[in-house]
Amino acid sequence: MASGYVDLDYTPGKDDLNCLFYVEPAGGLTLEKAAVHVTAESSIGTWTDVVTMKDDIRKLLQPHIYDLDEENHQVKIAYPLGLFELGSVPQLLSSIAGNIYGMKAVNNLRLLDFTMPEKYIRSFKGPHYGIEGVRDVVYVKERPLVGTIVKPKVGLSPKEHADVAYEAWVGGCDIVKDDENLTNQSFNRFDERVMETIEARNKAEQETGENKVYMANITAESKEMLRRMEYVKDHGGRYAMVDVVTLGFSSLQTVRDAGLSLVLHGHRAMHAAITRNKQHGLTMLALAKLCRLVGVDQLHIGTAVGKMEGPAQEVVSIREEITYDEVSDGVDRLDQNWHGMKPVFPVSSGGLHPGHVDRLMDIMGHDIIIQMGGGIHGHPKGTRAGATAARQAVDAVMEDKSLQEQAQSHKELKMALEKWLK
Ligand code: RUB
Ligand code: CA
Repeated sequence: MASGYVDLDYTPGKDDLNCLFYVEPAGGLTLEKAAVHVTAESSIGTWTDVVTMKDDIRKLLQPHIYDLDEENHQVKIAYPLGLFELGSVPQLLSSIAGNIYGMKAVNNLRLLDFTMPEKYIRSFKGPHYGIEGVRDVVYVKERPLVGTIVKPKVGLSPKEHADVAYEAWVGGCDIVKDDENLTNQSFNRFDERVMETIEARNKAEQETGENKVYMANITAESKEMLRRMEYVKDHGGRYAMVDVVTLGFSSLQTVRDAGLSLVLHGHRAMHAAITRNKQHGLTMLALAKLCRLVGVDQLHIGTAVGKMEGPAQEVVSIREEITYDEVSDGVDRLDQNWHGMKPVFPVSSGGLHPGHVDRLMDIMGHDIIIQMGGGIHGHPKGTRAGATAARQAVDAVMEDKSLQEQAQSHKELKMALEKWLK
């Protein structure tokens, strides 16, 4: 195979899409050889020279390997924009995260990060609301938003579901969401659940004077998702939740582009099948970038302190990437400028309880949505008290008080800490 791919003097230009890969060569190949295979297969090449290849194709579309880091097995490749279809995540993934994972030339391969040229970014819509827009909907300006996932995750009837939601809202939650695997099962039909739960939301709003959010999980086949979105909208809902990985990026684009102005919440169920192995697949950082590009308004990114895998440094780097306009180069990172695309509201969820809130806010700051399922419905006094305890914990940190200090005068928090911090 001809290898004009390596050019360590090359400086990526403004129309290059740059990728950072971890490459573990197989069968005694050098890093450079393995990198050439990856570069060719992800762009214009194949395993051998082909007589149909022309110089003008090479000139226009050939990528450049511009960095080979032997020590860390890392490779940087600059791909010309012409290789990609504007506005299509599936086509992007079929190129830079496609065949290359199955090649015999690599034992393992991981897409660590990528950056996109301005023209490519502008071919997507990005979040409709972003952090500010979501804060306007909920009318909470400074503090983290507090949410819960109705538990048990599946099994409740629509009426029971709505009752649990009501308790959580009245107790102090801003947000109540469906769980990732609750959609439209026989025990809990989507339409009925939405009707009942939005009715409960309206009641809770009237009683508390606060804006309350219900995030109905619309995840389904694409046309049915659109129907569910319309149904939510027609019944006074403002939010839709989707399982971004299981439904796929094409469907996600369809939902984002539906123009129904619902806030879009992204649950990442199944992401770990492709992100968890540190030597293979792609990083959650890369997935999160795609979600921002397409335009979810909120995205699960991990907690660093709860039940799900994901070290603090990684979770923080994902938060930075989806929140800020410019992210500077760091270890295992590339520069990205989002050219004003709105930021995504990061969501921390998974094994959290009120006793985590101080450490969590220390790591994640205030622009964060904190969700507790078990950590609310597992409160000794039930859902309402659990929601109250969660809000008390957030209020304590906002007022610069320790959780223990706050617990002295707030019995719900006291009981939560006694249960989960002992
Ligand atoms: C959390 C929960 C979510 C997880 C998923 O419930 O139901 O599905 O947040 O994990 P609980 P992640 O609070 O009872 O653990 O957010 O890391 O993708
Ligand atoms: Ca869940």
